[in-house]
Amino acid sequence: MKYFDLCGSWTVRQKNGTETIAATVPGCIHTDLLHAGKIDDPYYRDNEDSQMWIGETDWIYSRSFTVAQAFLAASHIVLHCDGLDTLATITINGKEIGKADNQFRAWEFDVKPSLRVGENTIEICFDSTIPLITRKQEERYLNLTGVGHHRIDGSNYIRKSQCNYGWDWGPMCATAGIWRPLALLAYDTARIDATHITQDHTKENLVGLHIAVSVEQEKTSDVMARVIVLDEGTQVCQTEAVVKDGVVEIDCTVEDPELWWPNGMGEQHLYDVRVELTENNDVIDDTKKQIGLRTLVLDRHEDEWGESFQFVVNGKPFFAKGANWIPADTFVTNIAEERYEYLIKSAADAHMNMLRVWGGGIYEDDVFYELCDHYGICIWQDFMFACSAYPAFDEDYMANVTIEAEQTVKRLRHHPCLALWCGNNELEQIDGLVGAPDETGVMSWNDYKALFDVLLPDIVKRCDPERDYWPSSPHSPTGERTDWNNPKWGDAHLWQVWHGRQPFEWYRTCEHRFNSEFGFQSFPEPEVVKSYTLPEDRNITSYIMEWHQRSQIGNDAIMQYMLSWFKLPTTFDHLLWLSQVLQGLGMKYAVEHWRRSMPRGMGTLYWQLNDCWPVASWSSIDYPGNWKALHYMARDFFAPLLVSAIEDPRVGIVEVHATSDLLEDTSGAIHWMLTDTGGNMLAENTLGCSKIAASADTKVCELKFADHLQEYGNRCLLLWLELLLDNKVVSRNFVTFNRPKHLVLHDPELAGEVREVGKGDFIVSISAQRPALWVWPDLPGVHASYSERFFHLRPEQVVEVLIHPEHHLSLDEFKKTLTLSSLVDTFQSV
Ligand code: BMA
Repeated sequence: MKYFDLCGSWTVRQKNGTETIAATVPGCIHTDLLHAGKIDDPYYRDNEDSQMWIGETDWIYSRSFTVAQAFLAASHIVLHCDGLDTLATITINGKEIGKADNQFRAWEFDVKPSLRVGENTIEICFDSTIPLITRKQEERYLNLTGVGHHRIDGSNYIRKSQCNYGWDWGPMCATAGIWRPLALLAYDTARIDATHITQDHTKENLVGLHIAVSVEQEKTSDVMARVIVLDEGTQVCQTEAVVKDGVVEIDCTVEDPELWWPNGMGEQHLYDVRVELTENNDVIDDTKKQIGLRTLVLDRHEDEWGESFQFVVNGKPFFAKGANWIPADTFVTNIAEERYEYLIKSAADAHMNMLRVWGGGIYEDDVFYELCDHYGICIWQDFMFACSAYPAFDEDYMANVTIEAEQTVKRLRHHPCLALWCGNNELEQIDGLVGAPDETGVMSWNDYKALFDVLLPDIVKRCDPERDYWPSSPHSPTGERTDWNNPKWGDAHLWQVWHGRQPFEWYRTCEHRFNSEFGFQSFPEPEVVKSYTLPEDRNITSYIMEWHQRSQIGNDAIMQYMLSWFKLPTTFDHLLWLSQVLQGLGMKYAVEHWRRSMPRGMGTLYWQLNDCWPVASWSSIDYPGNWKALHYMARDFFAPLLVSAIEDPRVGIVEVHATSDLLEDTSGAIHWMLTDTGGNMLAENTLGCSKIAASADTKVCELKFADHLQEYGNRCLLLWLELLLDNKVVSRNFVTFNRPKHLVLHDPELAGEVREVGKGDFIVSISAQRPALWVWPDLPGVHASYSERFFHLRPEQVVEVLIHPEHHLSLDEFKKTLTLSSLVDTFQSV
């Protein structure tokens, strides 16, 4: 097959305009306008507001290209577009060759009759989606959440990234453009249409691979398919067979298989499967897929609490630890592979083993799933439906979705990371989306079922029978759709903290089987806020700070919880930092409880890992990639071995737990230290723990501090916990008997010794004279990465932090810029 790449330099103009600017493909209109100097940064202040016209305008992308006689001689030539955003009309040499209306589909058009030898032109006109979705809403209104706030009405009527029209963490920048690669493909007798690789793990020490290849072929053609399996370049097996009636099925065996495991459970070994289509021994088409050998299922069986909801890999149930993933940029074509890798590696570094690709964004690029295969991050994959009623009553819509889902399942099914297909986000949960046929604004339950109980699961069954399907997140399989957060079965979205304004303690009352969403917001750090504000905006109630806060209750909720836990910060910057500590504290509260609840609870995915622009949000990594306090804390609370505590401040009793995700039992010790807030040691002990059970929670001991409480009061005591394995600390934790705002804290007198360690990196050894809570080093004005932040320090402890500034700093500059802060700095007067 010959491939003529059409990516690269194009031009774009308004449909009714004459001015032409340079454009990049893949890309989108906003970034093209930005690069041409026609608009200012959409993420700066409220620029978004004055740029709404972009999404309301029709745009024409065009370029010319030269075709050689030899290319044109092929019997078939198609224009293959991996993705068009969204209402596209494609013209070649002035002749319309086709239309597209679904951002999530790949499109192909026969272009042989339209091409000529020499120069050709291609134009793709993108009509604004706004008139269409507005008209559709006028014809039959369908409810969607967030309308009237930060979501353009009607987006549920079009198959396009739903959050592209705004969300409660994202801007309203309705994009248009050629968002994925496109090329001309020329072939003669046959080409590969799809490959489907299934695995048989039933035999000892070998894995059988069944490779079904569907081929698009001319009737008279005589083609063979050859399958080669490679293990790090070494051939493991090779088999060949004749293609008949467009299909061929080939079996291969991998002996002594190296299995693929999620992060933390083992290696992520990958094999290459190459499929070659041959005719008279010439390779006429080929494809390569990377696979991992493993079984990965959602196990639901009746148990003492109801029904289990746990993922099982290679026969081992595991606790799913992770977060929800949203598109990593409002302009998704901006996301370079390095940025994907940074985010996925950050998830793995925080001991996550699962991300949920949430249904309001996009089916991600191949590279995203390849990286998840590589880092051992299992994927809970939603189909792209979220928080809206959808027109499942419309046959054309359903036909469109059918092709979208088939293409997506076929594209992604070979990835070892893919754990689950899920129908939608929160359609069963949110009131007013699904209902009776005569109710206005809703989709009927029959229409809902046609889409999420029939169409999508049937496609999964047909195209990816080894994977499980789950209709909605959250969903409880009780037969009663409105019972969506039942603690006995299914997954749950627990939003009583935040949306319901319940205190963090509420989490400890929840015993759900799998928590696929719960979250708490924070602000990005001061440097990020500076990037989108002017000095006069730097107050969280300013117009611009509220512009970069999309939750209707956002800043109020942050402040309410902050005042409940912490002293009111004295500066704007400290308020931003403290919001991050607060968020981390809330999530820690939840996750530690749910990890202790295993095996009843077998997963927690917090809302949300990442951001799509600089904004206050539930993310643990901000838009430019800084780990917020939550992400550092997640690395602790998701650690394979976790020490945690349930404290009863009234009576001074502390239950100490060791939660293990290890596959084998182990033993260790708990070292606890009780100090006063000045750092004086009041009591201390090390307790052996002969059995820390594998994949379970172990209550290690109950510590009693009633006497100390009486003597020192609950505002002056700090309990420090360490879990030791072979005399090495593998997990630390920290307990107070009062809220941090009422603790009697002293200036810790933080000190840092700095040394340069080559390549512009520095190690700072941080120590304190008195206990320091949530210590964070910072280089104001310099973007940098930090190996540790937001940790607690006892006086005799030294924590070494590796700091990598993005731009070179001399030792002297580094020392002058470095600041060390902890909780007391947030409220000390300035
Ligand atoms: C959830 C999500 C998103 C939303 C988040 C925060 O329920 O599914 O729709 O962004 O809550 O409100």
